[in-house]
Amino acid sequence: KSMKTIAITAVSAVAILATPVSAETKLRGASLFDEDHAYTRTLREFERLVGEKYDGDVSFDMSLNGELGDESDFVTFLQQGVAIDYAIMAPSNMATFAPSIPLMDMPFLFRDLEHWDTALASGVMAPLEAELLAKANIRVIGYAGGGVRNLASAEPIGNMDELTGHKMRVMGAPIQAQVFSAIKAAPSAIAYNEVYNAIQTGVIAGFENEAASIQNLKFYEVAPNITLTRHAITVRPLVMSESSFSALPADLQAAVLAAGAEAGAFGRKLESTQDGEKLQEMADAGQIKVQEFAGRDELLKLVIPVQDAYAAELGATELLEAIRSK
Ligand code: MAV
Repeated sequence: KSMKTIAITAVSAVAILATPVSAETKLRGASLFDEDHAYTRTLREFERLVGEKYDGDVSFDMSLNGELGDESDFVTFLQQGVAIDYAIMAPSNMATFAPSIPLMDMPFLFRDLEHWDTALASGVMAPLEAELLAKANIRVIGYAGGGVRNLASAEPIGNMDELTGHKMRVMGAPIQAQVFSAIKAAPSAIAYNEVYNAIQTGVIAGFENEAASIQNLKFYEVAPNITLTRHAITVRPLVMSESSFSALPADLQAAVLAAGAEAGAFGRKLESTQDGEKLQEMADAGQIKVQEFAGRDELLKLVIPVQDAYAAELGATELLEAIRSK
């Protein structure tokens, strides 16, 4: 063989090694919960749908039970494009990078499930998605959620008097603390994976959460008193790190987007349907005691000006009006 032939053979060998024809893409996900929780099931549905829609090889590796931390860790990973590629996130846990994203899930935003459903289907959240992508490098590919958040506390909180000064944990976004301060509670931002301990040791007296998560993480053991403030219907974007997304081949990107939208719809249906059932299951099992809050309308009156001020500060007054009027 001539030197030239050997050189050409070597070059093509390198080319073949560098771009194997059957390259498998591996995507990494994370969930705070076990396989039973609506989030994990939604992410499994996402994985299944991507596999179904994509002709190439793609595999998934999801870490469960908060092994990789809680959502405040996930958001950093997603933003940097390390450790995980996809997750379901509370907007209020993404505030550090995109200050307007928590507008999506601020308490008392939706009147009822129908309003929540219409708003999410309408595309009204698009400007917030754009900011998240531009500032946090995180892409919304679908919307899960649909749980109703209530107060959960060590002692019963049934009225304004009992709520006044109530030491409770809220999510990290400043608007969350502002809202709960407005209704006279004493909120503090504590990492989700420290909440159980903080209640157990009396650092705080309670928190607020939806049935699926209270049940999955056994929060009822330390906070068995549920007050039906129904202050939020959860909006939980299914998100992907833009660094990971932009590195995918175009046909896989298309599969991811379609699967994200479908899996989100699956998750919304699942969690909103299970919400009441899960509360009932916990009540029947004697794990929680449920009561109404006397004077819920009063709460709403206290919160509206806080929502307005937050939106004004972000230059999002029109957006807030658009969401409210859906
Ligand atoms: C619930 O577990 C979920 O809504 C989850 O997305 C939130 O991060 C968490 O509560 C929380 O309160 O931080």
